[in-house]
Amino acid sequence: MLYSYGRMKIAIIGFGTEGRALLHYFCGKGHELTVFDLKRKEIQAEFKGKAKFHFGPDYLDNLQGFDLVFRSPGVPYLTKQFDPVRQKLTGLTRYFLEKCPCEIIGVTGTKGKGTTATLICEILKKDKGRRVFIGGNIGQPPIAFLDQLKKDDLVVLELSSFQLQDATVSPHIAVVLGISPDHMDHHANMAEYVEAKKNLVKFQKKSDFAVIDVDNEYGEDFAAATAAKVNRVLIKKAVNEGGFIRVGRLVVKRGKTGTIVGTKGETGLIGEHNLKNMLAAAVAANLAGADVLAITDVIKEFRGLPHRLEFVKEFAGAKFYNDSASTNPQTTIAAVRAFDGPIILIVGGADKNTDFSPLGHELAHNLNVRTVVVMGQTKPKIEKAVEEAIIKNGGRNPALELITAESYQEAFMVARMLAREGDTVLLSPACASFDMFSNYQERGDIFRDFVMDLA
Ligand code: UMA
Repeated sequence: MLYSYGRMKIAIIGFGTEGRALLHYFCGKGHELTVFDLKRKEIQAEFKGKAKFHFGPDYLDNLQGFDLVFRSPGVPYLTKQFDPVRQKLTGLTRYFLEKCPCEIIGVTGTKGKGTTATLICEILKKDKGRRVFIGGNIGQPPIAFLDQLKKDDLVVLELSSFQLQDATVSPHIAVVLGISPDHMDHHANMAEYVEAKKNLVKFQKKSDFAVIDVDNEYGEDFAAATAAKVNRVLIKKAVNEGGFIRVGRLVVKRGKTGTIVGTKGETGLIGEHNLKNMLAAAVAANLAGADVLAITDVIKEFRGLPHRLEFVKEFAGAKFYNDSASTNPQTTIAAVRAFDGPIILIVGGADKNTDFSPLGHELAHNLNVRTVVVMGQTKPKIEKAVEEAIIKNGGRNPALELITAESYQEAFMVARMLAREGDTVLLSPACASFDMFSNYQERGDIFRDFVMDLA
């Protein structure tokens, strides 16, 4: 057992959100704490004198002699300096999963996991009998509330592949949404990325539940990898245990009982991809004990998270949407499919070794996409993908206009100038933000500011 002794020598690798939360948690518990980070970081007053700090490019050179080495999710798991200490390697998520005294609902998938986890939490919060906590990749490290938890509480976790990579315990209810290529700069390959996510179901017991999107090509692999009772979520076919759409209605099915929890067109979230998120959330919340009324209310009322197809404002007849959380092509494809009228798309950002050909194909064929304004590091790759899709398949979108912008501000100004009444101006970058911003939130906040300043 990794954590069976008293005073421990603990290394915390990465001094970002998780690293700081870990340091805060372990301070005052009698351990010897050392923090490592590639970059020089500010040390807050509460931590001064409580830990040793090693910053700089050689920060991973001396990891010997620690009882526990906590890796932050953004520090690649396969980093070779971890090889001699793999036995001691852990992470905040693994630690939490092993220590949490109450039931956990864990949500993973390439996209939609934040929205789905929030929907589940909102539904469960309507049941006043139980305390519900939410954390994980959504931005709140759950260790911050670990010491407050009691046996009857419920925790909802949004979990990324980075966080699941070293997990040895799976949650009571696991929700697996669609998986598509992402983070190929961090994972060895697609198989390794999928394996990391599989840890969400791999250690489940017979008494647990797995809610799985089986429209996705990896869905049945996850169903085969778990000992838990599988609830399938899909759009077109009916199932005995799970969720599906029948004549525009969202149905949750448990054995012989089918319950309608919402109607397409009367849900708070737009886009086909969100139907799956709502269905998965409804099934998972129902398995956790939520009543149908709570589910139907939230499905009707929930308007979504910031930066995810977030409606900002209508100006001069054009509607502006912030989808800055779209950091891969699949979410941008889903975003452009969510609208009926003409779209001016702002796309591009930091390179993650992404294959843009599916996006190129979509833009070359989706007749609603009128203009694509390309920006950032991936500009040439995206342009090439669109042009190749047109050459290869004789693109059916003859009116498509491709414009390159030298800066974020220029991309917005061009989109704004071209927008006519009835258009949608959509920021959905399909890329990470790190070439121009600290994170996707900053990119979305600035877009929102640009829009709000329109007068
Ligand atoms: N660092 C190193 N070496 C490295 C990489 C980073 O020392 O090789 C240092 C950085 O200098 C920085 C710190 O590590 O000081 C940052 O650590 P981190 O990248 O693990 O980020 P945190 O701030 O701890 O935030 C993490 C998640 N970040 C990543 O997975 C990259 C956050 O998800 C999450 O919200 C937070 O923990 C709370 O759990 C962000 C994310 O982009 C939103 N997630 C990806 C996604 O959603 O696609 C997976």
